[in-house]
Amino acid sequence: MAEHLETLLKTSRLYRPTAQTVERAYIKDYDAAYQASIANPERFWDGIAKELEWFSPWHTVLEWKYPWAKWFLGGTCNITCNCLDRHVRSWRSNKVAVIWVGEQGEERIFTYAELYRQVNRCANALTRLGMQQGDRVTIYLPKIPEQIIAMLACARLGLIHSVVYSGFSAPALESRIQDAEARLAITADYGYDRGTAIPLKPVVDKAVANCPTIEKTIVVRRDKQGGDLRAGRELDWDEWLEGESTACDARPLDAETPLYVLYTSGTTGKPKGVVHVHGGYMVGTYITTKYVFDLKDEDVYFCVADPGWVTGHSYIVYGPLLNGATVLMAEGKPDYPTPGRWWEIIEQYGVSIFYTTPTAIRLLMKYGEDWPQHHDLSTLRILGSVGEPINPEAWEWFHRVTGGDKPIMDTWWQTETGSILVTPLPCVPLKPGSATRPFPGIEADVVDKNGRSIGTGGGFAVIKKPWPSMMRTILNDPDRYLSYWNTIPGCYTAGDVCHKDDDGYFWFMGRADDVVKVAGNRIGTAEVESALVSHEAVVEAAVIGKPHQTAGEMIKGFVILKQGQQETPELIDHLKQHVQMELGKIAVPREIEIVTSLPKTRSGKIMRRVLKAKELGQDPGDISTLEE
Ligand code: 6R9
Repeated sequence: MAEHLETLLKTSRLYRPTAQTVERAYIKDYDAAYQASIANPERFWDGIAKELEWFSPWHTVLEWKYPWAKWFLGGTCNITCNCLDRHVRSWRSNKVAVIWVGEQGEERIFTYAELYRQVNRCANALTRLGMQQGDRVTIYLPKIPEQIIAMLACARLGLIHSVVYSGFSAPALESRIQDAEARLAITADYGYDRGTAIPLKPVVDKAVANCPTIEKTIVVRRDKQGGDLRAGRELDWDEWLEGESTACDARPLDAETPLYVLYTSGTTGKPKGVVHVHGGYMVGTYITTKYVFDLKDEDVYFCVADPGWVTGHSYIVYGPLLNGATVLMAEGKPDYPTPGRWWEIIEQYGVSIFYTTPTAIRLLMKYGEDWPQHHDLSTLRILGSVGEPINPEAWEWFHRVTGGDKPIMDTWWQTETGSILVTPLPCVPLKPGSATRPFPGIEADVVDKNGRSIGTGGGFAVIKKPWPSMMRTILNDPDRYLSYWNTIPGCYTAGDVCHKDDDGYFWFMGRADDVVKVAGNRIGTAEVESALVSHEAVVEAAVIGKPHQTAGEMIKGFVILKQGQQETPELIDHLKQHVQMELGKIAVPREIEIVTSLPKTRSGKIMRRVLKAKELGQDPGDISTLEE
């Protein structure tokens, strides 16, 4: 850790915002804004919430019964009224809400009025199926506009959406449907990956076979020729919506009504269903999108995430639409059909805000500066990065190829936090590799394991007070929710190792637990281990994250084989295929090493820390508890 720190510190050059950037920004003086917000956070959040529309106002901003929070008590709202109705009633009605660019070169454009009509039709169709407030709907779609429409339609009725990333395999989808006890699944015939059509419907068929709660499956058919549907149980999306009215009032909901559940990896094999609610999540995503990206009506905002992950929920769908923005959503990979793909999109649509990931930047870096140089990127004004620490080299490259004067917002947050918590604002001087300072209203700190503030040096990232967009619980597992607030007394523990420098800048350095960030995607080592162990040739497995040049981290598995099993290249391939089948492509270990023993504590716990230190040629630290 110490070495890593030193390199970070050496490269910490300060980039000051241009006068023009500060002049334009909502927040021109970070320190003043932050101090004012933190002097009375409830007053701060109260003021932000009042920028939005509510059916009825709240009587209490926060009820905090440690560690359970309720925000905007007594208030009623519906997040979709602020994403749609509010704009449709204004001059924004004919403003472009969503530009979708497909991998096959297609383009679909929705104005706010059109999006509103589509969402209403979908909501009416959901009601016709008998869906009731509180019911769960699993959405397993590729990155197409129907994903946004389905999410908003659920929210409009108070149904709880559970979006599952369409790269997950059938068993992973199945366990998520089962945990959520979803009544309905929404999917598509195909997704596309670098030109290849990836069938999704068969994955759903396989998963749903073991999910008795699912009553119907709706299928978006991109290829009208493709795939028959089973009468009664399966419906074609277009036919399902046919004849539905384009009017549907949003249901007034108590502010604490669940909006969605989103599964994320933790330190056990079972993913956690993170629950967010209408009121607080709306306030958090609204204001962070506005202040961090300095979002204005004339912007074209391009976020490369997939709505299957939290960044897509908060910063493709809810945050930007709450602000009445024009959102660009592009299907496909950054280097397909050429490494100029994203630069071309930026030029073609005049993108002004571009929110991407360190992994994508490193990938594009490999193809060289010619690609961005061949495009007019002069419309860009604010850049963003999310998902993992951005190394200073990638930061500098991104900054240089986009013109050298556009600020990069390195935004730190989590599925559980709902919205961005530690981040620059455009007026804040930047240090490449640092997420800089906490967002207004957020009391973040770096502490030791007893909760004592650490001046400078490494420690654990914590949040010391509740905030509106925080998760409310883990579905079916409140104890796991409690563990976030029990680990370090009095604080929300994020699970990240962090360092704070003399200027109060935060440097996030990765996870303190067994969560790996592969290309920014969150994978629990325990999930990969249980997938490996479920293979017939395997007795035991341990999985670690290892630094990787483009993906940030990669997965390495150590496997003990059953007696009589031979270590062959074919077997290693089988093991990889098996993990792909169990979890999906993103979770497949890049390396698998066959071993005869694993380092364990006397109580039998695998010491992944020791494996990792050995793998990286580092000092394993205290190994006095080691059995073998
Ligand atoms: C938004 C998202 C959360 C974990 C988090 C941390 C890592 C995210 C980061 C970052 C350094 C950043 N992380 N953003 N680390 N700098 N700007 O990624 O949510 O998938 O739940 O992952 O991602 O380790 O704890 P999620």
